[in-house]
Amino acid sequence: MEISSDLIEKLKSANSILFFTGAGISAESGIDTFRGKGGLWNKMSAQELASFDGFMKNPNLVWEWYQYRRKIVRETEPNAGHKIIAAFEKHFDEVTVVTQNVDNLHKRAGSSNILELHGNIERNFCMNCKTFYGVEKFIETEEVPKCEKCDGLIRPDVVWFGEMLPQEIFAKAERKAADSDICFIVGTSAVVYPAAYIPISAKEAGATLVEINIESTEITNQVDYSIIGKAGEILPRIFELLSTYVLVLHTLSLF
Ligand code: BJW
Ligand code: ZN
Repeated sequence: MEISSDLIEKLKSANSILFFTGAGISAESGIDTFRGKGGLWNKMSAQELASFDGFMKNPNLVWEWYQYRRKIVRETEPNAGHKIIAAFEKHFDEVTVVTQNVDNLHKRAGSSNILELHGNIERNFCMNCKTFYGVEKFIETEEVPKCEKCDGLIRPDVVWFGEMLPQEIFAKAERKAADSDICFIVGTSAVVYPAAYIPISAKEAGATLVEINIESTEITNQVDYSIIGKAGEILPRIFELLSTYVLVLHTLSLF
């Protein structure tokens, strides 16, 4: 794992950091990614399980799949990658996490500024009257529940293919990207749009792009630094290099 000293220098003078994350950051917690080796979309149909039409065709199947994934998420913990991203808040004025993940692990790891582009698996809402329901209410419910106010179908609050992303959150993510000095792209194949525009917006506004992934991706040829390796190993190493510098500064200021 090669982390250039040049990158650490850039980090030292940065104020605003943006992390754009995907399923790969949660892989080391034991949550499957969507694409690549062992990816969910290799064995399951995205059309059937992650689209409005798929849900309307077989709501119980889709509900069952989300209940299964919720159980997995509940049984997992944030890993070193999520925790170090949260710890970056100690060193920088502004740290924003723009995540495509729905697993809530950034929040559980302690990050404060999280923009969820594809929703959150821990929420549901009624498709008819838009009443929101927490995940706890239906924890043991095997068949798709109905709204207690209007009898409408209840669905997970996630963004399926062909659906709009939450517009205010996406607009805020674009603003934060444009304001960032350094944008880390962590554990995403960067093929799903419009989410994948976020690092592009950052670059267009002058940010340095740093990719951390176990393999190269669609965006690798556009980044300034590509670090091949696991997020849960690379991020702590970067943080360690940075913290050593901060410690030296602090020690010097004592004299
Ligand atoms: C590690 C690691 C470790 C592993 N350390 N790394 C053609 C061109 C452009 C766009 C389109 C197109 N055809 C259709 C579209 C649009 C479509 C799209 O982008 N499709 C592409 C796939 C082709 N987009 C949409 O439909 C979006 N909506 C939209 O466009 O609306 C338009 C509209 C306009 C007006 C009116 C109405 C609509 C919506 C996209 C929603 C995506 N939803 C999902 C499911 C969410 C819910 C759920 O979880 O169930 O979001 S799909 C899935 O993909 C999920 C993810 O957030 C998203 C991105 O995946 P991610 O995170 O990148 O994961 P992977 O698996 O792809 O990659 C993991 C990476 O980690 C890999 O690179 C590994 O190497 C790496 N890794 N272990 C570091 N330890
Ligand atoms: Zn309702």
